Amino acid sequence: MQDKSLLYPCESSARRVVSLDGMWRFAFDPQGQGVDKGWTMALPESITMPVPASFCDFFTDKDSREYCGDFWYETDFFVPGEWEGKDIAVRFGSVTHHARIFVNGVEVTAHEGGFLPFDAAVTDIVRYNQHNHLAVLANNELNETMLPAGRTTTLSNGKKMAMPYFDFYNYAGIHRPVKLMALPKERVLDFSVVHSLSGTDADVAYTVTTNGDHAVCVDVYDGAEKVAHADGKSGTLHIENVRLWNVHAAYLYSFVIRITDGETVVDEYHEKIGIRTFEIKDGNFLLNGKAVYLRGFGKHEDADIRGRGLDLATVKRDYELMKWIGANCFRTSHYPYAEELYQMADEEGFLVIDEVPAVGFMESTMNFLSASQGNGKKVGWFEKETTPQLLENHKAALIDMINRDKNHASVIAWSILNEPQCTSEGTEAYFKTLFDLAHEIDPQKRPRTYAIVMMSLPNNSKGQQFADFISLNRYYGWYVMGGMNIVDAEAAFRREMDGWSMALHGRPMIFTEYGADTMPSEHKLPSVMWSQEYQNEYLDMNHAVFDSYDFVKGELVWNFADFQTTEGIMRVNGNKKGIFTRQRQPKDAAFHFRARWTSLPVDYKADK
Ligand code: GCB
Repeated sequence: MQDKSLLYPCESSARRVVSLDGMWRFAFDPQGQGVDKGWTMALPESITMPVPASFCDFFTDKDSREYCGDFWYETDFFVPGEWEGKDIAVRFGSVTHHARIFVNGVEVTAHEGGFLPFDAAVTDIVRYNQHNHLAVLANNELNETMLPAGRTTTLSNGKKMAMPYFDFYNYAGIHRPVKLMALPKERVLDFSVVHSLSGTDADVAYTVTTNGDHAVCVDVYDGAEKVAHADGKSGTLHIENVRLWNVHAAYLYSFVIRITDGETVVDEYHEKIGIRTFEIKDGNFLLNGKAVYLRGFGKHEDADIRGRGLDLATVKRDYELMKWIGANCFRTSHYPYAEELYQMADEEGFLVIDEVPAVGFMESTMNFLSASQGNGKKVGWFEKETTPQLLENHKAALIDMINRDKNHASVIAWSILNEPQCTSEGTEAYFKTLFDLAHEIDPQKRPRTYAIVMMSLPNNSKGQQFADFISLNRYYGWYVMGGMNIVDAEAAFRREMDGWSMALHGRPMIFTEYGADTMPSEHKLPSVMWSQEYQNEYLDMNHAVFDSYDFVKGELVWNFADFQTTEGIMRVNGNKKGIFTRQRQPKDAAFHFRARWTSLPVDYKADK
């Protein structure tokens, strides 16, 4: 099967999908000897390991939890005889960070990047009506051509250690569902939709890509009722009296794409799609033509025990908390999340800023901290020997993210980098390539942005002119002038905002990060930093600043919940800026946000 497709697996009259999730077998391979020793066929010694999950937090010894290098997963899968004649593929939602896939001992594919899906075509290798062997050789080392960026060091005991240039734990493993698929030889590979509204009706311009020449048609159903039909690989679906998708009021239609040969259905693909428009106009975000003020979070895929592995129970709890607190938006900091999260956002009416894993692009040892304080070494990140390879990897991840997520009503914007070092000469060329690419491949031409680090100001940020809206990560009152100094922090913050007001040229600004580490155990009157009282004072100051600048059209606090990071003197068993604990219980600040976000009008500052 040569034809790449990022479509989410679906069952239909022409397609079969079987989950391979469950308890697999697992082994570390610190010497990188597995391939030579035949581990592709069977692991000589293995332990059990659940899929999907990060392997790290199951272990009770530190060497295993912190393991860095090659590691193996294996399982068996059965291929039904009635699938003969179909194309067979194994689909991984994600494997972090590098993966080589072997079926019955034969290498079927390899994939770079830990946050996007890929298929392994296995039609010519599988044995029908029998069990087949599936092995995954993965690796979690970091380097500077990767997304996310970091490096790998070797300790004096010979063990490798990952050195992330980013502030989240380098969780690794098979993080998302694994599915076995039987697909028709001639099939739908991709499709896209672009919505436009006229009065009470909608026109959905669509394009379908297939690997054959048979006829294509698209039907749209509202429940059981067919509301639109069109023939051809591209065309327009007209929906009368359309029920639009909206914030907290989602509505999804069922799209069914068929390839037919006379009366025979060759392929059939289903997807639920919300119809809405989204654009920036006169400094506002317009959803279906109406202004919306963004409120919500930067998040992580992170939870106790399973690490970054998809856990639908955690996903459900997170959405319930986001509804309770009055949020309407989140950023998938700092990588594309599991597809199931975007499906939930579509169902629940949340707005998503989708971020590619371009994080850690900073030339300094403790990158994100030292750079944000102005201590970063002044070497340009985008003029390094590694830059050309990094750009290729960045382009590949951006293309896959946009192709994967382009039909979600919830996805309103692309975040192309988080906190790059963007003051050196190479920045503009690097940025331009990626911002242009995003525009070229997204049929809906969603707005593009990147999260701008502290000390990157309008006069020294070389990439900011490419952003359709400005996204700031700011920590005035935490990393900069915290505690008693918060008065000065506010004054400095306002000075910076005055500077931005001259550089926006009509573009809206949002905050993609602001926050203060807070221990849920600490209370103190009067406040000290790290106490729950200080978190609220910090938020009051920040919100007062946001409220006094009309061009601020959104606030995504850092972070939804406490999350795991590498150990270090700046982190107390993880980053504690959560509004909820890692166990998803509220800190005092959660009530603060609930009061604010449930009372701010949906279109706050729209007429300003
Ligand atoms: C940032 C980073 C984020 C960190 C956060 C912090 O600027 O984008 O990944 O976790 O600051 O808490 O320091």
